[in-house]
Amino acid sequence: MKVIDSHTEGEPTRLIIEGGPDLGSGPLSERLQRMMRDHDHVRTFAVNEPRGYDALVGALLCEPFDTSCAAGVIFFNNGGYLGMCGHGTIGTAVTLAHMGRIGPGTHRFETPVGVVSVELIDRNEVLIENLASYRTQKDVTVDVPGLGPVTGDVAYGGNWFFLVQQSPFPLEMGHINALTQAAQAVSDALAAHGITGTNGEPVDHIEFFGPPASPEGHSRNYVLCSGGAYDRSPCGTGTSAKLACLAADGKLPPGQDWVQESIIGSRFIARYRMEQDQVIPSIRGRAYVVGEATLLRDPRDPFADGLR
Ligand code: PYC
Repeated sequence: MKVIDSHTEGEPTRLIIEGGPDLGSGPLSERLQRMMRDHDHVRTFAVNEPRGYDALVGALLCEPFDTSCAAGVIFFNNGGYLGMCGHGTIGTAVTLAHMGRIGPGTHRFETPVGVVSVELIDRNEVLIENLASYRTQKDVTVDVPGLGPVTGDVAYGGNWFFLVQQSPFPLEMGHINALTQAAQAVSDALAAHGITGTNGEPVDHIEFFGPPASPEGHSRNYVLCSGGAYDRSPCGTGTSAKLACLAADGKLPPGQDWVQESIIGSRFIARYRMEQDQVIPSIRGRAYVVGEATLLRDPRDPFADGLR
């Protein structure tokens, strides 16, 4: 399997460019179902140890079904599959530019949950326009063992998020273990209390917010991803969910920049436009290609498909 690795504002993406599974044709949502059912070992092979690590997000490059799209992408991580992935889309765009497959300008990428638009500003800077994002529940309070009552909003930005305004710990790397344990406890409490997205989908990403560390920032976040790793970037889909909440609360008008800092201090510049009462977020960030590799599978290896 041939892969190209990149990072987007610190968060890694591994794009599979050759040697992925044959998922047949049809919309990406159907091909995702086939991958989940018959080829999940490809996911664990590509992103789990010993070839990968917990923070790594995988992206399978596919032929798009929608012929107006430059590429199709299925995103996944150590825990399962992602609907959309903001940092992964930026990383994929920069990697496709590195390969000479796209040039500066606007392109469309197909994902299992819809089509996103991608503007390659230069070889490292990308602006994506995400799917419509929305809040479904405001000020939900859950009792979290070890933390007490925690209040947050449930919102969708391509994945489901629980957004907590008051982080239980300072948003600094010195508190990363406490933040991760607290976010995992919140995630478990949401599941235990049956708090879900629309159609019972799990709210499997948790965001804690606090004041920015830099004068240019509007907010800093910590994001727990569905596989249990924290996002090194400010999380594209999480920032989209944040914009949906700010718009619903009348705290950010359309077209105004929102600078979201991550826990490591990297940034996305976000804004939204309204289309038929829907919030359409755009996210700008930078990605860098860091490696090209061929991953090998030895059938005698007891962990040939990666550690599960
Ligand atoms: O940037 O949307 C994102 C994302 C989701 C999970 C990790 N990053």
